[in-house]
Amino acid sequence: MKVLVIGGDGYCGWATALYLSNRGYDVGILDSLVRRHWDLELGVETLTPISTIHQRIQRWQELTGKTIELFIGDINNYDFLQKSLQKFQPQAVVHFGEQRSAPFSMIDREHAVLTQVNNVVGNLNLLYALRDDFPDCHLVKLGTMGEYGTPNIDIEEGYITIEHNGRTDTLPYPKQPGSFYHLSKVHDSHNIQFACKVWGIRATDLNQGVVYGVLTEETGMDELLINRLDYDGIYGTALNRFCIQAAIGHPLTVYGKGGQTRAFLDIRDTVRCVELAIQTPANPGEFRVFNQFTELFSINDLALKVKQAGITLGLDVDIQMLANPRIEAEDHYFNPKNTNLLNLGLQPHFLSDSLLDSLLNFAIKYQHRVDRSHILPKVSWK
Ligand code: NAD
Ligand code: USQ
Repeated sequence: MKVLVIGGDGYCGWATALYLSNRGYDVGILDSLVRRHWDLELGVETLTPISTIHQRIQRWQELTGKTIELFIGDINNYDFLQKSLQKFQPQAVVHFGEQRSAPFSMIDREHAVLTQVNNVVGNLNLLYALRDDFPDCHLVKLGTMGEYGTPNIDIEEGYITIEHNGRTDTLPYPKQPGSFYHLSKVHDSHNIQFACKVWGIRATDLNQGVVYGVLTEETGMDELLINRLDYDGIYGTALNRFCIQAAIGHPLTVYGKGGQTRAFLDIRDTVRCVELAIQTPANPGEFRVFNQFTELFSINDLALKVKQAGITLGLDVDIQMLANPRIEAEDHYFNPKNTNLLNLGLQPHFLSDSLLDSLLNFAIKYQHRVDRSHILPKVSWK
């Protein structure tokens, strides 16, 4: 099967492209490389030294004999997008190619607008390109668990059946996102659902939790294939940041009370979930939603786990409660369902098995690359 991975130079996309290529899919990568540009603008860098996309793909070919076709350009440029799709002829498109940081989207008006234009327009262009030239191609779109927010009832997978004034209907699950980034994902979901309804497009929205870990079988094969590991206050996610903080002896930065609970998954499960979605495509006109995560943790749970793991490595780890730069519930109910992917055969990896090998050991190995000036949060929601 021919699979185009949009955003294939990024964290999830790179691991997914190699995983699918290794399993015999004919993979193309489309990426504007804008994430590398944003890193340069912000003055931040992944902890792990990543090579250029050309070096990465060349090394992959040398090691495995498998080729990956590369399309460098922006999906906001419709002409480029259309021509790339026509050249590659995908049967499935996996769309990771968005601005994915909540703090980035909250820096100021420009960054909020940039995030929403980049994400919403890019996704809408893709929907039109599929309608016009590839109506049977399956769109696998990366959404986020943060679209739901933290409601005081159980979170279903995309839809909820509601009885109201004696009548019953199954409706899209209510969305209460917590940043202009998370809002862009909600707008995408609505656009995709509408396109499925009116044009008969087949789509799967993967509402993914926070992804952690550096290692997949493929990215671990060679130093030139290494994946990124962000730790700065804009692109670093809590767990990755805590591991790097532990490695350099910085207190772990828990925001607010630390009762914020989120859904998590290992990068090795991200790549498998995408494959499961591709193997059993949505029907024409179907807008399918999967909640893509394996475990739930509060931020306090994470900090304690990293502290505990640090102790086994002889690290002295402190936990520091910082004033929360975000506006979010710090103590709340959170019970999302995740049965769809498990029913398709997902066999989860668990954090307890990955924390050392896929995170702390990398944090320790590359600690000399840490820029301490990027550890504390600088972006406020207010
Ligand atoms: P990333 O920033 O590492 O990768 C995104 C890639 O998309 C980058 O290489 C970037 O250059 C490319 N890109 C962005 N806009 C583009 C455009 N207009 N045209 C072409 N390429 C473009 O992000 P990631 O962590 O790999 O996340 C990938 C996707 O998964 C995002 O949509 C994100 O919202 C979603 N997601 C990520 C996580 C996570 O924890 N990392 C969790 C849930 C959902
Ligand atoms: N947090 C801390 N300390 C830190 C960093 C974050 O306590 O040093 C807290 C935040 O306040 C928040 C929680 O950790 O309550 C999660 O923040 P995060 O930065 O780890 O993750 P988030 O902003 O939610 O975004 C990440 C990805 C995004 C993806 C999302 C999945 O960057 O692309 O969509 O996870 S989810 O959280 O399920 O929406």
